[in-house]
Amino acid sequence: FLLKGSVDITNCDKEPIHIPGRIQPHGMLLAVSKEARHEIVQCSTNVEAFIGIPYEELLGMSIESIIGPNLLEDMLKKIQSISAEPSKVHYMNFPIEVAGAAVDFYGILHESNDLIVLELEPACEDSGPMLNDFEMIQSFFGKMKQTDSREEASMLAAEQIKEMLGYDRVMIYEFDSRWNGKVIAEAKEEGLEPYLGHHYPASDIPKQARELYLRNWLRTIVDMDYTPVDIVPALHPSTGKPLNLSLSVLRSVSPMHIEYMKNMGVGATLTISLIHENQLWGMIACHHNSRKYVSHRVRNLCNFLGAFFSSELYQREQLDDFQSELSLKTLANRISSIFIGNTSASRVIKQIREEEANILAMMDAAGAAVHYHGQLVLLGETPSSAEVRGLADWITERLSDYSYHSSCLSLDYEPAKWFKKEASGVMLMSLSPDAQDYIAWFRPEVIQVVKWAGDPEKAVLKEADGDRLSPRKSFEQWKHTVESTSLPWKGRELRTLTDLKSVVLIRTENQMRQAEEQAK
Ligand code: BLA
Repeated sequence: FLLKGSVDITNCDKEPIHIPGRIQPHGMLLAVSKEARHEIVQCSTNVEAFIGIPYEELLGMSIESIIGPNLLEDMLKKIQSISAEPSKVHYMNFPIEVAGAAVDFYGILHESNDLIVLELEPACEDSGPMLNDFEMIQSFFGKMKQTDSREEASMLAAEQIKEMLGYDRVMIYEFDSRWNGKVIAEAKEEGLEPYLGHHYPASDIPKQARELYLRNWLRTIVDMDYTPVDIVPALHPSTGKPLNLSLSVLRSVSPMHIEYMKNMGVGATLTISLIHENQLWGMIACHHNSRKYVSHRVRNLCNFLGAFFSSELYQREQLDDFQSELSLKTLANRISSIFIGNTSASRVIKQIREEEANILAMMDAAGAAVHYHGQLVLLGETPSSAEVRGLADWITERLSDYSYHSSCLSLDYEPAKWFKKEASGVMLMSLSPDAQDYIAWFRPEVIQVVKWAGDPEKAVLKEADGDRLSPRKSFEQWKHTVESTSLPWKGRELRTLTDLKSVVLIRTENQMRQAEEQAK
């Protein structure tokens, strides 16, 4: 059934994780027809444990005979309101009579395959010390507003969520532009190995999973050692389709991911998607070393706090970006004026040397090169003069609007593999109409600059054959994927680069004017 058995480490991005045909056992699932009798079309095989009726009997029954007419009516109203927003999920308290006594459940409702999917989890008291919701939100918002850096805000979010939920470890995990991940904040129990600063390859969270997490913002694995419960019949009797569990809260998780988590020594997880402008930019990942269940109410609250944290961070980043862009522009003007204001080459070279620190800092580069009137000045960490000249000749043929940039140079320019340590990334701006004068910035291979918080050789690792899916293997994989690449050039840096175009334009104009004067 559905690729079962054929999923392995080489094809994880093909696993159809939205139709596993199974759920986690801490709740039960009913898929109910929308037609008049509201017949139960599919259900999980563990229903008897929750409501005392074997699944064989339940299939084909009307849901009304289980939940009564009032709950049914409420449920249908909610579903109607969902229809307008297909990825919406609703929650309601669900008291059901089981063997003559009322039992409270959390009912979680959504639509899938034209069926109403009702998931029931036994209602429970929230465990642990907890402020009331309002106080919790107020305190979180207040503290978040007081933080004044991205790092501080992320650390606070990790700490607060940890305090609130009581997981052993809470991490803020951020994706880069190539979907590699990095732990940017962490709150953890003492004695646990830190993951702060660790990097992971994009393949640890495959594409289809990231797409799913954009629709479904919060997921939990209550017990890593669970035995999955089948949904029967596996296929919808009239459409022949498996039940799509994208929005389900009980969905059984990919065995690949479970293996990874077990190798990491994790017993339970809760994960919240961090989204901005419909892009998944990160996750709040909570780990616990043993089984852990969090009530539906608290899960929702966390989801909300996660969304608040995400929007705070982005608002702030926009402001930071704006300020850095302003100071970048000032620097760019200053550098431009060196080339425009001076007529003697030796004065230009002298000033370039004086501005070394600014030139490197403005583009967050480790090295730079300036070629002016036949002279080449190297600043910071750069390839050799000959290598720089060779590279510049190659780039000159490929300029677009007087500039060029790459963060994986050796992909296009093979000789770059010899100097990837100094220059896996390059950005070049021409300073004369014929591109004979130019300024270039270099960034080293990212692997050389990354701070690996722990020793990857010691990262959680069980017996030799148990680690094929583990953070350690993953680090090797990540190293491989980022080989020969530098950190990407940021939008504001590229915009500043084009600001320098004024140098070319003004020099072109000057040349034309001189030529005209000579002609007179
Ligand atoms: C899912 N992998 C995930 C998720 C995370 C990670 C956070 C989302 C789980 C969720 O939202 O519940 C990875 N978790 C990490 C990492 C850290 C962490 C890196 O805490 C570091 C601290 N994973 C692999 C490989 C495969 C793979 C090689 O490493 C495939 C062979 C698969 N990961 C995989 C799949 C999912 C996943 C299929 C989706 C699980 C699901 O939702 O069903």
